[in-house]
Amino acid sequence: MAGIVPSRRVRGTPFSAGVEAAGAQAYTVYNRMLLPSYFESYTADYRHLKDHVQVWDVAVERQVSIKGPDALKLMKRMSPRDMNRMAQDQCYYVPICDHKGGMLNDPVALKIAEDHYWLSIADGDLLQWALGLAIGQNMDVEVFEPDVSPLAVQGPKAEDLMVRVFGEDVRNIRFFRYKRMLFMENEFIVARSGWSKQGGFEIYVEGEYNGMPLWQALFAAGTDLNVRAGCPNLIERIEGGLLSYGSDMRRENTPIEAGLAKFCNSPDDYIGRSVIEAQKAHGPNRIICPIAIEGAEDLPHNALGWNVYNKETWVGLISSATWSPDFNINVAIGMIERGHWDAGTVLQVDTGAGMRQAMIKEKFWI
Ligand code: THG
Repeated sequence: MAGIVPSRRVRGTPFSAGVEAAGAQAYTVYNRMLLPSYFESYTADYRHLKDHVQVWDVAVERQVSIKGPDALKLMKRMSPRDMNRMAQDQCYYVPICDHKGGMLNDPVALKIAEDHYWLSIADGDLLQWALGLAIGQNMDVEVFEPDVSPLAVQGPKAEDLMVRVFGEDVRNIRFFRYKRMLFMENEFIVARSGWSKQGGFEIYVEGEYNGMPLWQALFAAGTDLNVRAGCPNLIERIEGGLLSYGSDMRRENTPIEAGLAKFCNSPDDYIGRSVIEAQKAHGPNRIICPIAIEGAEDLPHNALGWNVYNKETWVGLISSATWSPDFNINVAIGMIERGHWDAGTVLQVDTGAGMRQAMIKEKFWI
């Protein structure tokens, strides 16, 4: 396939110079910015991520800043997740829904101050939803995109690398908590989070001009740790069941269908509440499942959305699938209809290049 042309409309990031120099071989577009897809290959990147440490340009995870006296009120209207006990150093994974419970995004929320939150968004125009609600309901908040670009450090050696750049206190950051850490006179929010199951951190780099100096400092400090540029890895994230909004679930799905019921516990009157509560009580009509697809490591790499059948009956769609070197099977994420999602159920998948037998698994692989 041909390349992608960057422009003011399809922006690079503060780290793009580093990403290019490190040899990114393919990009996708996410929030109208470039997101690398792989460097050496999906499999080589995957092996390296599980064995060493990688630095990821995830500036595409744009921040929607909600600041002002009504910040918590707006967060509570938008969030199916209970915001009442969120601490000031905490991150929450929060599905955001429309009035029918349809998912609009699945950001990570950060509580910056009592009257200030960031939503670190997935691919979609969540700023316009937040701004529309704020204006429509006369809330006293500012809604804007600050000059903040997340850089993720992921892998088993992530903590050792981070300590060298930010100091020993990095070790005290708990999962989905953050601390403000100094880098060359700048204080950045550093959270223990990231879109892999290998452990690691996300640095919310404030000020575009700070991007490359931090990128270079991480690489200079990590030579003996075999640090490399990486990016969210297709294989590892399917093994880990990390969902990609727009691929695995969309506005046509509720968070209950997306398997995110545990993040829908708000006692407050949020948008979508009645549908979500009803689905929690009666069960959804379909749900995201881990699925193993049999056969060789030669699944087509086309846009997914493969139909799934139980004998003659259509029972759902596969939204993401790839070969897993560690589990020696094709790992997949699918949305499966009620009555067909029990672990052990045998299904048939139409890959567009032939039918494959598949099975619903009890849980994701990692
Ligand atoms: N980090 C930040 N922003 C993001 C993402 C991120 N924005 C876009 C996208 N990723 C949002 N989606 C997710 C999906 C899953 C997780 C985070 C963001 C995630 N889930 C953990 C899991 O499933 O194991 C744990 C969630 C929890 O227990 O709270 O990390 O990655 N900044």
